[in-house]
Amino acid sequence: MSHPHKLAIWQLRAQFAAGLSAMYAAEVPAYGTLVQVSQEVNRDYVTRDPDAGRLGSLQRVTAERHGAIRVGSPAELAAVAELFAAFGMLPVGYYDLRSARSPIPVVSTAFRPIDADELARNPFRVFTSMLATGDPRYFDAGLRARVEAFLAHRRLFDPALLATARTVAADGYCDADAAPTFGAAAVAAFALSTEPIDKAWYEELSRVSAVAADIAGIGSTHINHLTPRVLDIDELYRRMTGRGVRMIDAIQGPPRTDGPAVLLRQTSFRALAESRPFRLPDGSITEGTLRVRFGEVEARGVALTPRGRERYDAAMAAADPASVWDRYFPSTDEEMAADGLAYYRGGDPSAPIVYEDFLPASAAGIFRSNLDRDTKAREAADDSGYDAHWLAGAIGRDIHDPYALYEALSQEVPR
Ligand code: OOG
Ligand code: NI
Repeated sequence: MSHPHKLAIWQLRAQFAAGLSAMYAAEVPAYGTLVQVSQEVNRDYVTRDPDAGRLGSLQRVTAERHGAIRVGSPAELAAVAELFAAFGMLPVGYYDLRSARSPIPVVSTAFRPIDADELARNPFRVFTSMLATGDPRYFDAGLRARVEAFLAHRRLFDPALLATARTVAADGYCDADAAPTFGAAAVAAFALSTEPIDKAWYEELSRVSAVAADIAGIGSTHINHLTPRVLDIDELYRRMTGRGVRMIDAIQGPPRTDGPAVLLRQTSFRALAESRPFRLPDGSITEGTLRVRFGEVEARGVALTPRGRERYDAAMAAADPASVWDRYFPSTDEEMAADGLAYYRGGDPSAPIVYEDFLPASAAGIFRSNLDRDTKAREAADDSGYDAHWLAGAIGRDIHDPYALYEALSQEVPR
């Protein structure tokens, strides 16, 4: 692996994440500010708290990002899976955002590394959503057919890129000579396209759902946000607000508490509109704007067991979760471990296992807060058959169960 002519998968993944980050900072300037403020918050936190590394080294946290993309069909999701496999990113978890309080017409998974070493080296993950064209509440038969025809005619990735990805995944490394070209092509596949957008089609889809337009109204996919990780999200929120960046009203996920941080807390802001060409019915081109991208930041805590997750869901059902939190969760890692509420390496309360996944309610909230209006649903029975099993079959890959992964990590002895 230290062979000079070979790049390990994790190195390739780290370069991919860094490449996307550089591209996104150039495209969305507020993201650059967010990364800078996050790094300041993390540095300050580490000087203040001697235990700051308990949920990951500063090195890991500084490089840590997640991104999000949206695709239109099982075939496109399968292609994404093929590409990401070259970076050691495998599908984990199933999220059905159609059942959120403010439903979003997608089903999702997250591509990420799964082994402890790989996560420690670079945990880059991409939340990946697929348009629910098979759900008649959002798409009647006519529109569904037209969306599917549109999607069948576009190509998200160059076949040569996917061929290289297959080779890299099979070999378990990348030739150092080939890595820069491969990495750059993978990054470029997620740039916001400058191709003219069919205005009438985009607007027709927008009337159903802004997400449908973002996914199937254009000829390619794009990173719609990249998220750095912070060790103190409340402080980050204050500093960004102080710089005049208007954040969404709340931090999503668990409240701030005195006890161990659990799961995932996130907040976001809307990016500015980006100017893009639109094609009118008469074939002429006009400048318009797209406001589809945003910035997000997150803080991660310990992964909860199914029992802990039940408690979490119960606490979050309260009008003010912070005020009832201590009825559901103890205030120390020792008690969390003893009560079987959270995962610890080798059961050692000083070695919490960080939550590597997402939360459906937060994800739907993040989606919703960056859209101008709700999705329009019709009265119809959902006969789409979408579930985790369906999705795995549709892309021809296992979708890993996050709990099984945490359980396996908890059996490992801490180092
Ligand atoms: C994905 C939103 C979900 C998160 O952090 O929960 C997400 C999207 O907007 O496509 O990224
Ligand atoms: Ni996100």
